[in-house]
Amino acid sequence: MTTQVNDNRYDESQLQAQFDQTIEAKDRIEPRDWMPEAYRKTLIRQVAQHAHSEIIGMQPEGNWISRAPSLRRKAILLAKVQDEAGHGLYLYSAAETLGATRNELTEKLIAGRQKYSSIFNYPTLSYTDVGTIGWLVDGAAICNQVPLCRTSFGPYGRAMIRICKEESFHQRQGYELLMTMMRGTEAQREMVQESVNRFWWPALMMFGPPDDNSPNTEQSMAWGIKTHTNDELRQKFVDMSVPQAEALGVTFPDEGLKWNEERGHYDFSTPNWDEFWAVVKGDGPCNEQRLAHRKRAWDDGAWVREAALAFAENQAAEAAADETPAAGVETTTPEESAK
Ligand code: BYC
Repeated sequence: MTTQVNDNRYDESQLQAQFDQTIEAKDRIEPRDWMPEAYRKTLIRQVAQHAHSEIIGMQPEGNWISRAPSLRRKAILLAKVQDEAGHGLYLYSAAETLGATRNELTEKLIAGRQKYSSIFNYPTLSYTDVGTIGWLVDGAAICNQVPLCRTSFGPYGRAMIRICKEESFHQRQGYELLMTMMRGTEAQREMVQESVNRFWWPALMMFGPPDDNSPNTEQSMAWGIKTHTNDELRQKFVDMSVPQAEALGVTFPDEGLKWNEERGHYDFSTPNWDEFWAVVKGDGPCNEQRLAHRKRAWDDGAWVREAALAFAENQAAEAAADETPAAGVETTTPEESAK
């Protein structure tokens, strides 16, 4: 906890010193605490991007709800996609505590002025991809997001606790789906391998550019927004995923993937960073489709937002009218008059 913004006994350098102390002590910054403008801006950028990813991330899997192979799979997928809507809402709420509005953030997303995770610009070609997304994409998300539970901004860290619990269910359902297919026919095993081949590299890219080309990491680490670098988390994910792949009976499409005794980690090849930047800049296989769909949903929902706003304004006006005494009406109670 640092000093409240409205405490004008402090000048800016004292406020900065208290902020630095809070960060140093790994304590939390709360919405009403003073914070440097650049810290606020960085957080809004990351939290908004995270929220957008959850909402856009509903599309590739939502695409398969009506074609689920069984009632059980349909119930699982529905629950997962609904969870993602919830994650988006907690995160937009966290961004709102920093002074951004959800409308403004969504409009920036639709105008292409804010990003969402590169992974959701790849298509889902069969139901197997639901399993692979659960295992690898949610697996990568867990790796990245568990450390964010200890991020320096309180509302973001607290939102992450619940999100991570739900991501853990998402990862397990994906792995279980793939395991079931691996116990099936040869054709099903081939479908799993083909899907894993398509998602492996995009999943590694989710962690962001390499550290020596990541403009935000150093400052975000100093502020305790990020607690690990992109490369550290990518390595953790590779180390965690290889034994899971072995248990499943699939391989990753990387000749360079080998255990390195000296490092105590798996070595792996360099992802295609040109592809990553092209996808981030809007040239992925599904960028256009994802944003067009989001824009359609936003436009279709305009009347709901307008109606909710009009209702809230009416309620507020009625409440205000109830509190305002009508002209000529005596406001003292009979007991008061008797005194
Ligand atoms: N995709 O300096 P860097 C989920 C951008 S949702 C697109 O390293 P930073 C799920 C980056 O924004 C998963 N853009 O940035 C949902 C920056 O550009 P700007 C979402 C990327 O912020 C549904 C530039 O590249 N998770 O799990 O320090 C179903 C330079 O990068 C990407 C989160 O959002 C990317 N992959 O580090 C299933 C987690 N990577 O903004 C699953 C929270 C980088 O300067 N976010 N960029 O124009 C983070 O942890 C960090 O923001 C990142 C990037 C590690 C992603």
